[in-house]
Amino acid sequence: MTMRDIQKILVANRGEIAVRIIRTCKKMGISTVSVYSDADTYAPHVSMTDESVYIGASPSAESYLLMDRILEAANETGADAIHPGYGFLSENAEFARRCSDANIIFIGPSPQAIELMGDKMKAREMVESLGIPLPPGLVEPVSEKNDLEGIAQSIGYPILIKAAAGGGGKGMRIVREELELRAAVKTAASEAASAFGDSRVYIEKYLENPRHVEIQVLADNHDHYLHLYDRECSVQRRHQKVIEEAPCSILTEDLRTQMTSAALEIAKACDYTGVGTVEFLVDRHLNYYFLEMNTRLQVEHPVTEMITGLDLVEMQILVAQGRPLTITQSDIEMKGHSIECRIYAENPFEGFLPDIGSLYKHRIPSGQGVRVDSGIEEGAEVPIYYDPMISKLSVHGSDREEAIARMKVALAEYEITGCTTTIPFCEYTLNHPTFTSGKYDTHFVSQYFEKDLQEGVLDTLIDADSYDTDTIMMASLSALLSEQIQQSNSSNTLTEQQDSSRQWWSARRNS
Ligand code: MV4
Repeated sequence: MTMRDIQKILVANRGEIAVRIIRTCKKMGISTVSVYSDADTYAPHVSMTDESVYIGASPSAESYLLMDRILEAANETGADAIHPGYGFLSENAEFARRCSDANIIFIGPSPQAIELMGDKMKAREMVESLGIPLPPGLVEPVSEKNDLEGIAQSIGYPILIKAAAGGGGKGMRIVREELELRAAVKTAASEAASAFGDSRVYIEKYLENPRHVEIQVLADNHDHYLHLYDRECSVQRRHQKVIEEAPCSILTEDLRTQMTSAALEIAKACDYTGVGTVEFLVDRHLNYYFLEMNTRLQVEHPVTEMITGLDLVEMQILVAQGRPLTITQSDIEMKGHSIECRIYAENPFEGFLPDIGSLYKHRIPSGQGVRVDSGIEEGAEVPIYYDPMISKLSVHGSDREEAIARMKVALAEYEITGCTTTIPFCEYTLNHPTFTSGKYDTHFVSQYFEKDLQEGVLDTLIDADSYDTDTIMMASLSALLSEQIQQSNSSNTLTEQQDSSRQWWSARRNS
């Protein structure tokens, strides 16, 4: 591996993540080039950068997704590296390859690693060969010609049909009975074909009420593999995370050791470099199952930064320069607890539909242990062309209780007028007994928030000019009345589920 110091980085992204990356570049004395579309002419990532290049019209397909234009911009400005951020071209193996062909450092893993992990079926096959648990199911594509009924029967209903080229919940379909099976495979395959240009779908056992827990990994080109602990990301709607925390409050020390070891094994098996995330599902018996690996810097990386004190973008840049990591696993301490709330321009009371508008007023909270990553300025419009996230509000506390308390203060301090935001939803959640107890799963939003909304419990919140703490508390408490807290008499040892998963995989290997 050749070492090559980076002098200038082109940031191939926009919004808060572009701002976030530029900040670290400045800290490291690296100059920056921003690219921007029509809609972003006056965006913060353009005003704070050293140089900027206009790359096209507002729609992503005419600007931030144009590989040619972005590579051209890098050449014009003499940038020696490109940071893709998240989304857009960040997990595009072809783009990573074209960067290295143009002698530009792609700040991310190798094209091979991106490609392998981008094929969710190949990734499953690899992880299965390592003996790491994953949901029972196939590692090869299914078609209507297969003995679908037989396969589904052997896995056991409910099953889940997933697209090989999918990920992040895109193109998933739950099938609860044989009657729905064939039609579901057919539609899933044709949807996958039009969405990804790849019709391959596979079948997995559908795990009910799982928690979404992920492990942050970091690797250099010198065979050093480190983990930066875990994040809990179960508060989601439409497969989009809204609230994340680090660490995950239900992991035992033993389970954390198992899951971080599994994540590192997976990273090693694909010669991973840079930062990456291995996603797992954890069931109520604390069994864990590999889901997929994300080969990018994630939106929720601040919670990991807050508990480890590390700058993940700096780590990415150092590794991309070919430097060996100077920290070792024992240097990475897990300190306190961190929570992130994503503030979206969306109406939580109308199915989280994006709410177009402007940030007529945008007054962000501050104080000890409070961090706001924002890419939109007061007075600006929230562009309709991109993800409607306004900012990420993250807090750190000495423990989970303090982090929750700090987040409630910060959310109350946050003032946005001009558009509807997810702030009241976040306040609802932070006050909800199921959340504060730490015993929540991926169905939190539909099980509690959507249900309370339907039953009129949240009427006092809707259209309220401001949300005072008492109103939120009342709503969350009345939520408690209608709720049956599911008793999960869970044991932390090997359980029936894990046994049946193991049996399934060993039967497969023997046949
Ligand atoms: C699953 C699952 C249950 N069983 N796979 C969603 C995002 C993508 N990374 C994979 N996801 C899931 N895969 C199996 N075999 C549950 C999810 C899931 C989920 C499913 C329904 C509603 C909300 C969810 C939130 C997170 C994960």
